[in-house]
Amino acid sequence: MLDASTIASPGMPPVKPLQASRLALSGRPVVALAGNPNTGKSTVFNALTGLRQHTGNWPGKTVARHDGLCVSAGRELVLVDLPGTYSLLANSAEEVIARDFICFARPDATIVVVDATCLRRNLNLVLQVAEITPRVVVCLNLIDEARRKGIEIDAPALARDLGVPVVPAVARDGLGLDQLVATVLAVVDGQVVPQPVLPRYAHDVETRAARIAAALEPMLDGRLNRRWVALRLIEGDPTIIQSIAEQRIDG
Ligand SMILES: Nc1nc2c(ncn2[C@@H]2O[C@H](COP(=O)(O)OP(=O)(O)O)[C@@H](O)[C@H]2O)c(=O)[nH]1
Ligand SMILES: [Mg+2]
Repeated sequence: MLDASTIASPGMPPVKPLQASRLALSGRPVVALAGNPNTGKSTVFNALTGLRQHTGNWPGKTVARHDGLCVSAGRELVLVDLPGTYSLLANSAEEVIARDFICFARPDATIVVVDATCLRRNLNLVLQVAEITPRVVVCLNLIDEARRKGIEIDAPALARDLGVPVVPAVARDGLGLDQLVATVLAVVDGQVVPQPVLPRYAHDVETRAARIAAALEPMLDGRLNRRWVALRLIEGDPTIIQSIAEQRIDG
């Protein structure tokens, strides 16, 4: 069970190990890149950061971490290429890393790169990210492949349905990436405020989530999305408690 002493440990210095990269310590906005494997995430990352990259490992993990600097219109953004995942439900080290980064490092925006040829599978991750943070931009990639298969996606309609910006792209050819960066900057600057349309659960789940979220407020103190943590606790996910304890979210 969640216990206040796990989360609020007076006397411990607040540390944010997930943020500690040379590039991210600079005060530049941080943008996470999430996506299913093989959606073109690294292609987007490489196109936007070029040789301005730094590779290391995630703290305590053997999974590689790639940070890069994106320079556009006189602005600098730190891009973090998260491990490719199908969900954020902590089924693997990669999923825990992606979830914890979005949750605890609290990037200024998160790009979710999706494969336009199999949108249904990819949207699952979009919704899971949007449940943690509203600052989401969808990069609708591989639209060349989708066209070849006779799939046409109405990006403005998708953006309306999701409540977040959707930017079509062919990352391999660099198409759509200027628009992607412009959209991300607009979200980072607060000119565009995404309002994700989130899943609603069965009435009793919602009631319990609201009750647990209210009880969590003094412990989380606005630093984590209480509703999201409450839903994970209802789900019985032990890794979220461990991650909160590791991050030493304290007062
Ligand atoms: N046709 C097409 N291929 C792409 C596009 N973007 C990336 N790819 C290719 O898709 C494959 C997987 O890309 P990668 O960036 O490694 O995906 P990741 O696993 O999400 O990082 C590579 O062969 C890329 O060249 C695109 O927009 N169109
Ligand atoms: Mg990759």
